[in-house]
Amino acid sequence: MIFLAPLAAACPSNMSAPADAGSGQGATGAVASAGGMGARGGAGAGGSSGGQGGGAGGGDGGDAAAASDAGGLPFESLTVEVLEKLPHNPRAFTQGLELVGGRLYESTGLYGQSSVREVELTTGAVVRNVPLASNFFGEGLTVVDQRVIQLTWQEGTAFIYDRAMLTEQGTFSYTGEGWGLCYDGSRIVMSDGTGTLQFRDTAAFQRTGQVTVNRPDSVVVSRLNELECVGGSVYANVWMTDQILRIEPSSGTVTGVVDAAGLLSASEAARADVLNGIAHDSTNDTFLVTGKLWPWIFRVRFVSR
Ligand SMILES: [Ca+2]
Repeated sequence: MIFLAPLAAACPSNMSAPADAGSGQGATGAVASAGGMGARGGAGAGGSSGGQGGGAGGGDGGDAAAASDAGGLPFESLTVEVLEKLPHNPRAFTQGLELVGGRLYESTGLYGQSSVREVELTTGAVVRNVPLASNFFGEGLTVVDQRVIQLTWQEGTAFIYDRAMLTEQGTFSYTGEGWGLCYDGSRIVMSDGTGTLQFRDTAAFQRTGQVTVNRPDSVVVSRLNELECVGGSVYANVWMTDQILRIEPSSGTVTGVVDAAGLLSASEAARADVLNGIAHDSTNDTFLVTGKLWPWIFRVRFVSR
């Protein structure tokens, strides 16, 4: 989710730039306001948000955690096996990704550029595109039966669309920030930029519970972003890292840490923003992974390393 805006002009005036958006992110409350907007938004109109992105290996706090994973810790240490590269619109500031019934649904962010869309997986062609009003910043999305639900970042509004045509059907309201969303078949799981996952009902989007995500190695978890519910687990990528956590949602325990660094080439990463987007393909038990402004969606398997 969130920022790393490619255009300085996209920054709302009330967002001040932190001196160093790459640090101090552990304080979850600071994430949204610090945002990284100014620091990386200053990269200019080229769309590059700097080296924070995808394949270059991160360079933020997540790496220290990744490095410690190799030490026989009580969770699975995983990496990505790339099976296929599929085209992705490099102008899509991806905030949510989900594949249902062979149809790929994507949410994009930034004020004035946010949308919900259906995309043809094999070609990247946009089948349907519904822009959001310019005062809404699109965030995570999930499909609940015949509805698509899309969060917004700080607007407290979740949009409801019919799945077939992406026609808006109404809204839900919530408090706090909206980052990631997934549906496990009975309840909606939501991230808000902290290390906590919320649970919500599908009828009224009411909050029914929450869990604090914890790693057995005691590394503090925060900035949980795009989500994917798969087989009783919740996968979450961690903002500004190439890490994807596999979480047991009843306890919040991290059972696996995926290091997805290196998917993009150095030159691709220089033009892209962070990894953000996980969709599970149930037909072959693979995952689709992309990021903000990434030129590719990677079909991968998570494998032990
Ligand atoms: Ca997802």
